Amino acid sequence: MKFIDEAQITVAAGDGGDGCVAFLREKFRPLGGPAGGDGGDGGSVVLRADERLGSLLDFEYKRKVVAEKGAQGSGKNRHGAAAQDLIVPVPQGTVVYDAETGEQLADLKEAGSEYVPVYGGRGGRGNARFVSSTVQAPRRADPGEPGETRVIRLEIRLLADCGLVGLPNAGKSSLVSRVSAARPKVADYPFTTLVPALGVVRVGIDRTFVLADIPGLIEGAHEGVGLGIRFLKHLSRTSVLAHLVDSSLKSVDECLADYDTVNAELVSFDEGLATKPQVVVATKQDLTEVREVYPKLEAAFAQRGVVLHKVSSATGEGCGALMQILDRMLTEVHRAPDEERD
Ligand SMILES: Nc1nc2c(ncn2[C@@H]2O[C@H](COP(=O)(O)OP(=O)(O)OP(=O)(O)O)[C@@H](O)[C@H]2O)c(=O)[nH]1
Ligand SMILES: [Mg+2]
Repeated sequence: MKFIDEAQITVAAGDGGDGCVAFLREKFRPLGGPAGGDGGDGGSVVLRADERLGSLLDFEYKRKVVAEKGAQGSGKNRHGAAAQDLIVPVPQGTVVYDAETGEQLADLKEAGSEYVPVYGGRGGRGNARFVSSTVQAPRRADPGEPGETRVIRLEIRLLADCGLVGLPNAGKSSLVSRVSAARPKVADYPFTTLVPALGVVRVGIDRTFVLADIPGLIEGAHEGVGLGIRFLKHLSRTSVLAHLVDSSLKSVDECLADYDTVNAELVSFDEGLATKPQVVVATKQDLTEVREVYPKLEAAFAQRGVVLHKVSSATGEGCGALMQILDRMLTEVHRAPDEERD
């Protein structure tokens, strides 16, 4: 399925129905009482977070959503019916922006949460409302107010606890396949992963956390090289990052350079992302060459104060332990008081 994580749409609320000018026509009172009813209110547009939706694909085809108008008032004091609000389901985790000003309007994190970007116009008053001591037979009624219209931008941010970062081919998707039921594509060429995906990791009988697999980063990603950094926004809500380093066919210095490259791209995207707690993971430990270089690699990282963790997604070695470590870090982060996680 195509993954669309951004969309720009026009939302238009319904106009209010016009008020009515009418008089009761009775046999001996040609202009009986004024009896024009009010118009009904127009429908508002309501965005509602739906946990079953995974993409903004619908909005590729439907760029404008329009709510119904309110009905007009009519004679005998009948008010026009108010229009129903138009409920528009969006994926859970959608952030709503005003497309013109760029202002963030809402963040629909919780399933079922709602935001009203545009309100329906109020129905106009019928002439029955304009009777006064001096005007007994008003011929005046209000038109319905127009409904609001606005252009908004929707952006999905995946709701994951832990994000995987690393160069292409570092073994991110392989790890996700190993530790969760998700089956992202794995291949020995760079940029196998083209869109972000989530995997649910079970760490105990009733404990799970969500891991996000995103496309690999390379030097210059923040300038759009490779797949760029446009997917990094999906990590903005994660609490912890796992930084995967592949040492196959590489010297220790090259591994350190790779590690610095990825961190530099994180900083260029968002300082906040760069300061998230990171676990550094040396992958592909089933390969002899990787095992041989490991002691030196470990020492080089230790010199920088970084503790390395070993895994092999091929054999599963170290994967369970790594998930336990991530889970413990997540528990700690969640426990930390007054920290606004976003
Ligand atoms: N031997 C061995 N090979 C691995 C291991 N993990 C990944 N690989 C191989 O490394 C290559 C890249 O793996 P992926 O999981 O697709 O890497 P990725 O980081 O998701 O790559 P991109 O999506 O391109 O960023 C594939 O050929 C995998 O089979 C491992 O633990 N052992
Ligand atoms: Mg991948």
